[in-house]
Amino acid sequence: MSIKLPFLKFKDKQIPDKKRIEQQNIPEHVAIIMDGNGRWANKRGLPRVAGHKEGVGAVQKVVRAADKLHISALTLFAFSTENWQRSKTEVDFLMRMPKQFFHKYLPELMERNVRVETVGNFEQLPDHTKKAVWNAVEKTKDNDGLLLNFALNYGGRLDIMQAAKKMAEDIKKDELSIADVDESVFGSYLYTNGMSEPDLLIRTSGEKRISNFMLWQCAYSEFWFTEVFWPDFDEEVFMQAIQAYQQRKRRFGSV
Ligand code: V0D
Repeated sequence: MSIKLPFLKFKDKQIPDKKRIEQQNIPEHVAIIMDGNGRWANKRGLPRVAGHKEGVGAVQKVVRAADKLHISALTLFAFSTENWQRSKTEVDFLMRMPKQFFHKYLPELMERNVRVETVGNFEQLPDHTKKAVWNAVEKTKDNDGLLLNFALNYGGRLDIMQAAKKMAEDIKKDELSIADVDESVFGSYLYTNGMSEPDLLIRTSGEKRISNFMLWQCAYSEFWFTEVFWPDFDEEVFMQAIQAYQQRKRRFGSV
């Protein structure tokens, strides 16, 4: 014996079919804090770096999924300004990741018309890392599909601070007047100059913090968290995040 729900019919009508969900309210810019590589490895009795290695595959999976949805920008937090505190072995290993990634996937990135960019303090990176990244940025610079943006040696406070310093220099040189400084001008001094702000920020591995990621740029972003470790992240989890985003936007839109 079931209870009659007078609004069920109406509610049913409000649930859109999957296809509609997938085509409407797609975030333009998705940012991801790729967390949990070390824990993924520990759980298997493997060294932390084994998790990082496995994580490269998840990067390409999310690139494919984002490309498929015609998302315009994907920002991945690959190395934070705090990550230098890790062991030398781990840091050295991480610094070889860009080359490994491009060795394996650059042809596919070209095929998919993906443009690679980075944000963060490039200067402090080892020469071999800079070379690998420069090469890929250069090779993909004329592509006009998905923007694949790696945050490398990035920190949100560093970003804001270096912007303030550069801006102060321009003011001192009389190239900018204080009266003209507004949010848009300030934003143009950030590493992300010219990029849209993330509509959706995803963090994997159960941590629910922003951890000095894009502090300025995430002012209005929707946050979505999952327990899934980064190496296990795939299209299915990505779609879950997109659907959660769309449902939030739908509710927002109906108010
Ligand atoms: C390890 C999980 C791709 C997170 C993904 C330098 C930690 C795999 C890159 C990459 C890392 C960076 C720049 C670039 C091209 C690729 C990467 C690092 C770590 C730290 F231009 N994966 N990846 N970079 N991991």
